[in-house]
Amino acid sequence: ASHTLLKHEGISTASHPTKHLVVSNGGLGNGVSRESLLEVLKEGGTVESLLTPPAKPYAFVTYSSTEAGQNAYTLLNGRALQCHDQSVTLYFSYVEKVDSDRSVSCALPPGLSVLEGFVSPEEELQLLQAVDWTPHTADVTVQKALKHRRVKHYGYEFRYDNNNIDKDKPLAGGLPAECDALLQRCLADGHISVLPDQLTVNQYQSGQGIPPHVDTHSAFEDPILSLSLGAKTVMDFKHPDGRSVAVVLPERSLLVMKGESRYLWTHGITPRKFDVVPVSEVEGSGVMTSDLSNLTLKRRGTRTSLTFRKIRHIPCNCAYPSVCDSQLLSSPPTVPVAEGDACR
Ligand code: AKG
Repeated sequence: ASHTLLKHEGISTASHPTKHLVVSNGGLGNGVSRESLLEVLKEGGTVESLLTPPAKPYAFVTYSSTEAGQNAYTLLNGRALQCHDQSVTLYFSYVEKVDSDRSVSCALPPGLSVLEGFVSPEEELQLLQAVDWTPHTADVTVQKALKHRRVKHYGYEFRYDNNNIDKDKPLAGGLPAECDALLQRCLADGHISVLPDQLTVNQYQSGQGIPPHVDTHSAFEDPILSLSLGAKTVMDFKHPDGRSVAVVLPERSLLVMKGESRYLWTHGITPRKFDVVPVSEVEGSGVMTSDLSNLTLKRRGTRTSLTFRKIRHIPCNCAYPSVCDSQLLSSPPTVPVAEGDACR
């Protein structure tokens, strides 16, 4: 286990007892909640701090003394822990210190904002009811059950085979009238300067997600809006240089992806049943806290998102030519520019 920790995670373990231990298999990324881990850890002695890095299969615990650390090791190493619907075996190793730099990035990608409470609970209900999932024969909307979620398109169909839209084939009916008020608010508040003409509704059951992608530059203008309804989720943003930011999207919040966050960073939702969220939940939106002692798991509910986009009619000339299909011409892009579902 020590070898694996060093090789894959850069964690060097100590061969002598200390007050700090790394708990392999005891991490949020392994489906272990902070609360259940803490309950077990307390059997070993007084816990000074517990760090639960997001998406990692391990946690770090610091006891009040080396004796307590040693006691915990003897008592708890190899302990089976039942968490949600699985059993995991906890393995402990001593470490010299807990590196508090093992944190997630705190800054939102440039151009990204999350507007909490953008719609009221009443509007949320109305919008959810406006989406009629019964199959239609008329071609006013297009809906599909994808491998990872179900989708419905208004205004124009988004084609997952070429990650684009047929600009000369608008769907009859346009966007649902129930969206008018919130779109007018977006205009009035300056989040958009023209009304969107394409809407994709995604519905994710717990455990479903969407692969990381950049919305095709040549297909849509800037910005892109996404309204979260029914349940919160965590959306992962990734920069081509490897930086990664996990952003909590609470129910009824509006995500505005503009500029760099729209053109350069991929966005996606990892399919999982639980999300790593701040313990208190009061933080609500924004970037996952860098305080790793304050994260836990929360079961995902069914989330319906409304993604509003404006069709682009002239080639994109953004400031990110390396990922811009309009500017790349025939050479392939260096990051996924797709909805990510083309090969499903
Ligand atoms: C898409 O449909 O391309 C999305 O990225 C959906 C995002 C969301 O669910 O908020």
